Amino acid sequence: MMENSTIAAIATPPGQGGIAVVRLSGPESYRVAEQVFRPADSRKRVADAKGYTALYGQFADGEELFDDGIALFYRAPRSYTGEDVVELSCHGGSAVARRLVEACLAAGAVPAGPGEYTRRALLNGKLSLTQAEAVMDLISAGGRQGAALANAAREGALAKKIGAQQQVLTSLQAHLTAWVDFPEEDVPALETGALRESLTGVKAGLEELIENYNAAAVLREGIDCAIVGRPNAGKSTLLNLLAGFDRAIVTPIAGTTRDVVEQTVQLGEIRLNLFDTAGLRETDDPVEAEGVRRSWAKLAEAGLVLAVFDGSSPLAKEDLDLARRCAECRAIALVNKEDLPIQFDAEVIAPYFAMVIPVCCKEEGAKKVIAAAVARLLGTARIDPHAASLSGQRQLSAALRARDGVSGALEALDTGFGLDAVSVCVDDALEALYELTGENASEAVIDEVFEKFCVGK
Ligand SMILES: Nc1nc2c(ncn2[C@@H]2O[C@H](COP(=O)(O)OP(=O)(O)OP(=O)(O)O)[C@@H](O)[C@H]2O)c(=O)[nH]1
Ligand SMILES: [Mg+2]
Repeated sequence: MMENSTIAAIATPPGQGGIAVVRLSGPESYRVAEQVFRPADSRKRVADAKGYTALYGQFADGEELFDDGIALFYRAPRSYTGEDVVELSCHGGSAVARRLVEACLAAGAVPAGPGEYTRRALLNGKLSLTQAEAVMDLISAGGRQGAALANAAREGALAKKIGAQQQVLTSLQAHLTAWVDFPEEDVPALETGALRESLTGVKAGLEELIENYNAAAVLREGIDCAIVGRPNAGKSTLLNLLAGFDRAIVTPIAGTTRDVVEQTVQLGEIRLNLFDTAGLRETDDPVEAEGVRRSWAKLAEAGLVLAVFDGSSPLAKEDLDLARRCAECRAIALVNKEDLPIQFDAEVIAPYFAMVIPVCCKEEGAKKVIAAAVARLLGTARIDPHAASLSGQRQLSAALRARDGVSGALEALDTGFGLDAVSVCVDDALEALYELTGENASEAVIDEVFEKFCVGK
C-alpha cells in the first residue's frame, strides 16, 4: 500500500539557507508537481517533462504564486527511489519550504516518514540494506575519514566483500549437500584440506571486519573522552590546547575546575567529545566533593581516558589510585609539565596504561603527539577508509554469528564430527550473512534501521 502513495517532505536541513528542496516520490509525483508548479515558459508542461530535465517556474498554493525556483524531474525507475520523483528547489528558509510542502499535501501527496525515500529505494532494489545504513552514516559523518568509510559502504564495498564470502560458502554447501544427501550418486568426496582452507579464508575475512569494527565506529561517530587527574596537573590546560581556545579556566590554584566542562573537538580524523573534570583529591568542601564524584563517574563512562599527571611533582597516592582505575579503561597517561624539572616516577604508573607520554600542554606541539597516540590506541590509524567496514550493532551481531558458524564448521571438521555437522554450521553462517546484507532481513529489522533516519532522506 505504502508504495502506491506519493510522499512529500523537505529534504534540506531546517534553518536559513540559499535553497531548500522539497522532494516528491511516487506514482502521482508529476500530477502533484503540476498543481504546485507553473513553468515560466507557458508552452512547457510538467506532464511532458522527461527524466533528468529541469524547468524554471513559479510555485503556487491554490491560485496564489508565492515563490519561484526549479523543478527537477526523474522518471521511474531511473531515480533515487526507483519511482517518479520531482525535486522542487525553492528559496531557503523554513516558511517558504513549509508552504510548498503544504501545497503538495493539499494536492494529494502524503507526508514522508523518517527515511522513507531510502526505504523505497531498498524495496525497489536500488540499494541493499547495508547501503541504506551507509546513507545514514554518510549524512551524520563529521570527519573526512568517517565520511569516506560510509561512502565506501554506500558504493557497496561491504556488500561485495560479504557477497564473495557467501559465494564461497554457497558452493561449499552445494557440494556438501550433494555428498551428504546422495551418497549413492557417486559425488566426489570433498577434500578435507580444501574445505578447511576455504572456511579458514572466510573466517579470516570476517574476523578482520569484526576487529576493525570499534575503530571504524570511532571514525564515523567520534568518542567520549574524559580528562582526569589530580588538581593542578594541567587538565584544563590540555582541554584548551585541544579545543584551540580558552574554553576552561586555568589558574595555579589547585581545585579550579569544579564542574564537568564539555567541548567537542576534531583531533586529526577523530571527533572527541572532551570532558574536563575536577581534580581528584580528598576534600571536606561539599561542592568540590560533588565535583570529584562526577570526575570518577565520567572516567567510568568514557570510551577513552586521558589521565594527566603533574611531572614536576612527586607521585602521590591519588595518582596511584587513578592509575589503578585506568587499568580497566582505554587510557593514555600524559605526564605533563615536561618543561619543568621532572620529579614524577612514571615507571610506577606505566603498567596500568596502554601508553605513557611526556608532554607540555602549554605548547602547541603537544597536540600532534597526543593525536598520534590516540589514533594508535583506538586503531583508527590502521583503517583503510575505502575498504569494507561494519557499521552498527545490527551488522556486527550478524557478522559475529557468521564467524561463529564458520568456526563451528572448522571445529566439526577437526574433531571428525562428519560432513553433515559441518554442513549445519555452514548453513548457520550463510543465514547470518544473508541477514547482514539484508537479503532475508525481516520487516522488524528494516523498521529498526529506518527508525534512526531523518524525514526527507
Ligand atoms: N610549566 C607548566 N605549567 C603548566 C603546564 N600545564 C599546565 N600548567 C600550569 O599548571 C597550573 C594548573 O593548570 P590547570 O590546567 O588549571 O590544571 P587542572 O588540572 O585543570 O587543575 P584543577 O582544575 O584545579 O583540577 C596552571 O598554572 C597552568 O598554567 C605545563 O605543561 N607546564
Ligand atoms: Mg581544571
